[in-house]
Amino acid sequence: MHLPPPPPRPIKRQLDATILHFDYDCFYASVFEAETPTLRALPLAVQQKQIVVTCNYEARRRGLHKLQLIREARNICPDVVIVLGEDLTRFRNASKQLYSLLRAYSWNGKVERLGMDEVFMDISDIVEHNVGLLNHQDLGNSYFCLSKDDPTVGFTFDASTVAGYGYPEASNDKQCLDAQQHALHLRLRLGSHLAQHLRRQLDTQMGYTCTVGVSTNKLLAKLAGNLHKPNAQTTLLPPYAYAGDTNTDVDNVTSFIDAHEIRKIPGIGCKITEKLAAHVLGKTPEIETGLNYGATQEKITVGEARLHPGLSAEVLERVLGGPGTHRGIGHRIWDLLHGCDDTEVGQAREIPRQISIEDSYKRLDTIEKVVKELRMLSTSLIKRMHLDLLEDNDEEERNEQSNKDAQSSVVRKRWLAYPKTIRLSTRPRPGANPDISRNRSFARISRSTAMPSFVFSLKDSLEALTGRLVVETLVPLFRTLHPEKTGWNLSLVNVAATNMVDTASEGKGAVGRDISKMFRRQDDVLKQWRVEDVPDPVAQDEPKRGSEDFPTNSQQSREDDEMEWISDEENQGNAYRCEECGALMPVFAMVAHGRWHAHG
Ligand code: DCP
Ligand code: MG
Ligand code: MG
Repeated sequence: MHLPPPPPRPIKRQLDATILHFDYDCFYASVFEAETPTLRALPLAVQQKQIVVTCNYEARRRGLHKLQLIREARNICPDVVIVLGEDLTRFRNASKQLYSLLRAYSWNGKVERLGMDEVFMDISDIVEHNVGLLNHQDLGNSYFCLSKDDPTVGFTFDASTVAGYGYPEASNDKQCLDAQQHALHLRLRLGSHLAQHLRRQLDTQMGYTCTVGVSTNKLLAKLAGNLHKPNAQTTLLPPYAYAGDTNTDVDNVTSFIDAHEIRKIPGIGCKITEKLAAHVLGKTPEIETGLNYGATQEKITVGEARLHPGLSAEVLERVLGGPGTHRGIGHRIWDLLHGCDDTEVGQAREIPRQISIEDSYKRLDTIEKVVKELRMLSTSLIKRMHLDLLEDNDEEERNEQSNKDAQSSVVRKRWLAYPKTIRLSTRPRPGANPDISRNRSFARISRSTAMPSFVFSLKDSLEALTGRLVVETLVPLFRTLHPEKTGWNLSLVNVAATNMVDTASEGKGAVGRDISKMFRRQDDVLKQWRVEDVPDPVAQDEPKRGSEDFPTNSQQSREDDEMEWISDEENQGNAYRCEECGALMPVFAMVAHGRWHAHG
């Protein structure tokens, strides 16, 4: 029986937003270059294990590339400078500083980090405001206003042109566009000039170049940026088919996205690529087994998939659905194939949800050693709390204060947030304790308690604070985790400040940080961002990782990042998380759970 083909699904595309996507150029290498500018002229590669995780563009000119074996890189370019990138602290710090700079320009607070080296920014409101300021008789001499409150903060620009590259390159003909497309063209042009301004700020203030894409949603902005790298920007130009259109004949979005391999579309992973390719090709595609293990060998493009006879969101739901997939996956993928993506740019979070410090050990089996380690970890924790959760008081507040107590030379700081809970986790080594010897999962166990208030004192010395924290809080927590005097051997100890309570509800530090104020004290602010050859206070003392069972570097970076910025259900109490399957459970259930894994 033949069913009639489903009617064409109208495109669900919202075009009101202006979105920027930033991707820092050769990020890890740039962090070293910013620390040591003389490296810029040399071919530079960053090593993790035996691999070049990234290299600067000078190295790329000489034939090196990302994810190459160190040995191979040395053969191709014997004078390559190789630096070790195993310790991620410097990258994490740089990423936060770059993010803070971009964040300060946002009005709506929609600035979202993706991993360490990408940022999405929804600048719709700034663009809208500036469209309203234009003198359409003299677009060439326009002024871009960067502050809602202070019209003198901004830059001059030519609103009749696109800054940087456009796609398609020849499409500078605005005459044939209708009014709607004209307005879209104008918004994107303004977006491109703001993007250029921000790129220049990142470069001049912090010494980082990046690649930017400008479009109307996250998907298109990210893909557009890839067209010109490095240190460049690309705007995906109208006409864009609007919501409700079924005709995509004159649509730059369709022609742009159609040319991409489906695997290159963010949100389409190996599994979906494989299933989709199998459906379109009518056979199971060959899977690569080499370095690129898991990738399909036969490449199909978005256009081939989109135009495949009979394909629709409903068919995709059937083809791609199944155990382990989300309902609605067919519609989501169908939208992506049409350049539609209605996911919002996430709201900026200035404050991490938790701060967690840990170290791993070959052998940690006496209480003396544990106390010594707890002292080190607490020192790092409190330093990190100071770095991430304290801010200088306002200029005005500072002036007021210094008038009051002119004698005092204390720099006034205030807490942006208080962590309400402190959590201690350990990872007992399997085998040491007969109870969990079968648990292959190297599980962590943890206990939490209220964060003692003395920790927030800014008068006591760091030493005094860590001393009290260890004796009064952490050692008692440790005793509840490990009541036996001996017989355990820990491979990891983690101390975390969690359950953050924002003190910035009155607006400061939360959404809407005032940019004109920032400009007034720009030099002051930027001083702390400028990367100079000053050793990082945290990096110095933070324990180095290095144990047999530590995850691979890429995992590590992702986990590290997410640890800090993504909420953590473990904070709910003394929960235990199985590291094999991620399940959360009360501590008493862990032995049985470990056995369950052991029996496959
Ligand atoms: N990274 C990593 N492991 C990977 C991939 C990347 O540790 N498997 C790190 C090193 C990179 C950083 O993440 O510097 C960002 O990754 P990108 O893919 O954006 O690469 P780069 O920023 O280095 O280079 P490009 O200029 O191509 O963006
Ligand atoms: Mg990247
Ligand atoms: Mg990058």
